[in-house]
Amino acid sequence: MFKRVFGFFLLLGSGLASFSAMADIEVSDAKVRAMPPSVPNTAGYLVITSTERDDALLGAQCEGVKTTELHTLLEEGGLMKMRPVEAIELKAGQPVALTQGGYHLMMMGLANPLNEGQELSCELRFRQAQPLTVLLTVSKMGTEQEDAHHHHHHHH
Ligand SMILES: [Cu+2]
Repeated sequence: MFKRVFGFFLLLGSGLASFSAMADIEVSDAKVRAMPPSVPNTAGYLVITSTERDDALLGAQCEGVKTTELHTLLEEGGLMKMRPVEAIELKAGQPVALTQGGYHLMMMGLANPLNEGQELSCELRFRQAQPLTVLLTVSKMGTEQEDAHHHHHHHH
């Protein structure tokens, strides 16, 4: 009899523990590309992991940015083109990287230029998890061409 009661509480305990961990979203490498003051648009990059369950990134709103969209990069007729997407699917436990070659947070209409080293606060919205505020570090980044150039130099 005693054993059975004890077992019941153990089950209840582990059930509660997994429930509280369900909304876990982990974010790393959060940065936003520094642009010349004349360019009112930029892009944000980060790695997102939904640790406990399948989820999806549905949108973002960044401080001092008129519109933030989720974009992907597609090849069309030999050209790389950006397209808005409704959602970025996050499989449980699998990190999804928003990087220069694919998904990104497209920020349009910056109220003020972003200076290198500054942090930009963005609220991310998810299908399941509670909204999450993350800080993106403003960083200088090479263009695609510059990256390709660097690769060439490695061979010397
Ligand atoms: Cu874009």
